[in-house]
Amino acid sequence: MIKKFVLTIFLVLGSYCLVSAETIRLSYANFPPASTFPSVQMERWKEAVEERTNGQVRVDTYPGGSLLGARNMFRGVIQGQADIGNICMSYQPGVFPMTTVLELPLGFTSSKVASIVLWELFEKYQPQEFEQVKVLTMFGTAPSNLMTKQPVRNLAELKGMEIRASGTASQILDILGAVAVDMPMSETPEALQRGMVKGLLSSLEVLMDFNFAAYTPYQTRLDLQVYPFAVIMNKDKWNSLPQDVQNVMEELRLEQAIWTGEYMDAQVEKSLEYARDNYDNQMFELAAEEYAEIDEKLEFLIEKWKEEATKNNLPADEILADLFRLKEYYEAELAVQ
Ligand code: 3IO
Repeated sequence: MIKKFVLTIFLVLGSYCLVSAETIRLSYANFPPASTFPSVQMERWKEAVEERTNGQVRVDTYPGGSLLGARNMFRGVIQGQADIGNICMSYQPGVFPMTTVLELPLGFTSSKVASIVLWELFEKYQPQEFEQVKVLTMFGTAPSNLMTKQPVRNLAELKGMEIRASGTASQILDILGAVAVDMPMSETPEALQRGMVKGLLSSLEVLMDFNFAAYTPYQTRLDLQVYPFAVIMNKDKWNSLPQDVQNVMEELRLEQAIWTGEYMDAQVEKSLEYARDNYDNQMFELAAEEYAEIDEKLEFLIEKWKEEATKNNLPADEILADLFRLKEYYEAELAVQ
């Protein structure tokens, strides 16, 4: 009897210790608020990982810059202040010479296609720019459009207007005659409210997710560049994970990119409806000649990217050729769905 009791205690305690010793806790930092797409995809990833590892892994999420902000995310993950972090490559010009190819005005029409193409290019070329971290997934936004306090119906109305953007998008604004003000998205609500900027250039789901519809009731259709993102993990932390956990995370990489792209594309549609219904927002189109003028003015950015990429030992022409081939392939596939 006593023997059996002791044995039971031993088994209960033993299995308890075993379980708790095996529970791996990971911190995941994100810079924008919980309501925005980078943080929504973070929660989806957390749930998928916790479920598929049968609770062996627990992910503690920190949205809204509560653990690391936009400006120190990359360094913070490399140094291990967070195990996982979400970065926007546009926020550190020059640091990501390959994946910022997405920032060129190449005519992406959806976040889903941009995300798959970005992921496949990364997989194929394994660029040095991510050597210090383990990449868990990547995604790109829907193409960027202008959201402004005053109407921009033509390029003349854009002239001299302070507009918030990041990375190549800022260069694009300057080329088009606006005055680019560079800052991460997470600093944009305050800049808009204080009148430091008169608008922004980004994907349109922010009209709803940040309620920018209340501040920038005018939109101008430009369908410009895409903002590229990566979810990265501290390399030592990655190497410390058991093989089965690594497998779950590796199997999630493309799936998560597609999930995020689909989520964002749907969110853009909802956002436009929300802005119309609640704030009577208006979307302008430019005249055909002005679209042609924009294409012409921005063309040299591709050459400029190639030069930079070549300096960084990247096969620039091959990357661009792959990008166009993949983009066409997935756009055709998406169209028949
Ligand atoms: C973005 C960043 C954080 C939250 C929502 C967002 N929607 C689009 C972006 C892209 C971006 O990083 C930017 O700076 O426009």
